[in-house]
Amino acid sequence: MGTQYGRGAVTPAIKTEKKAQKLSRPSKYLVYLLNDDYTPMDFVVIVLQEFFAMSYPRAVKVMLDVHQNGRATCGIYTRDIAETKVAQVNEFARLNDHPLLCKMEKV
Ligand code: TYC
Repeated sequence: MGTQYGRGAVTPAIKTEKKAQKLSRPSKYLVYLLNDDYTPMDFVVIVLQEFFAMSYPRAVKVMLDVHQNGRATCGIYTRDIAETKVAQVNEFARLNDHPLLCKMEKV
């Protein structure tokens, strides 16, 4: 009379265990400034102090690094924070009519 599913029948176990989730650390992004011929050095120093929490001597060093080598890293952040820094710096530069450019790239 076919397969018996009544008492004593073996039913498939319901799978309750979850596979172990692989967690990876969030990617990091470099935020950097590009050199140009028009943005005043003092303005770049202010940007580095205000948006990247650098001391005045550190900000001057980084500004000169950009001026001499074309670009320099200002900080390394998770994607959301890097995007916010880039947007804030570029907006601040535009508001002050300077062509200063801030960009980010994945580490
Ligand atoms: N090159 C600019 C000047 O001579 C200074 C400068 C430095 C501009 C860094 C942009 O990201 C920059 N006035």
